[in-house]
Amino acid sequence: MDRTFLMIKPDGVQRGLIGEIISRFEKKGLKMTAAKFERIPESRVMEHYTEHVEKPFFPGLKSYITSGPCFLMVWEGKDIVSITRQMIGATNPAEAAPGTIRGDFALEIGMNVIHGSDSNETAEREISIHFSPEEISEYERIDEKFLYE
Ligand code: IDP
Ligand code: MG
Repeated sequence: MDRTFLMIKPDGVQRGLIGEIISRFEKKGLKMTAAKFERIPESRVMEHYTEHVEKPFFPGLKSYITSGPCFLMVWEGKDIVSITRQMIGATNPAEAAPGTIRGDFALEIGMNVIHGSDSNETAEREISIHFSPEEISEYERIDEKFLYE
């Protein structure tokens, strides 16, 4: 089964959106297999955003992500990377469609509420940065036979 790494950023936590966001993924039929509430150390933020460390916005991004606790998760489901990226919406909330998380709950690119991996390879890389294998729980949801043909 496909996996992804999803993270509610400090603005989403502070604004009380954890429950609302998890609820959307749960209702879709996706399965959470790991979660933790954590203020991420700078070194792991650098590793996570390695493709962006040289960008002009990186100092702001780093202080935003380390400004408070995040809610980090691993989720599982068929085609989960593309499904969750669509549910999250465009990087810039001003361009994110209504009905998406960023389209419904955010206004600016520097405060866009949630992170989601952008490919299966990125997902595996990000999961291994933030979670050890023992922190991930494999199980069956009782509704799986009505979610998958
Ligand atoms: P993504 O989160 O939709 O995958 P990326 O391009 O990978 O978008 O950028 C990672 C994160 O960096 C964004 O979610 C956003 O928080 C931040 N970011 C990206 N571009 C900008 C920018 O131009 N200004 C401020 N922050 C940015
Ligand atoms: Mg990205």
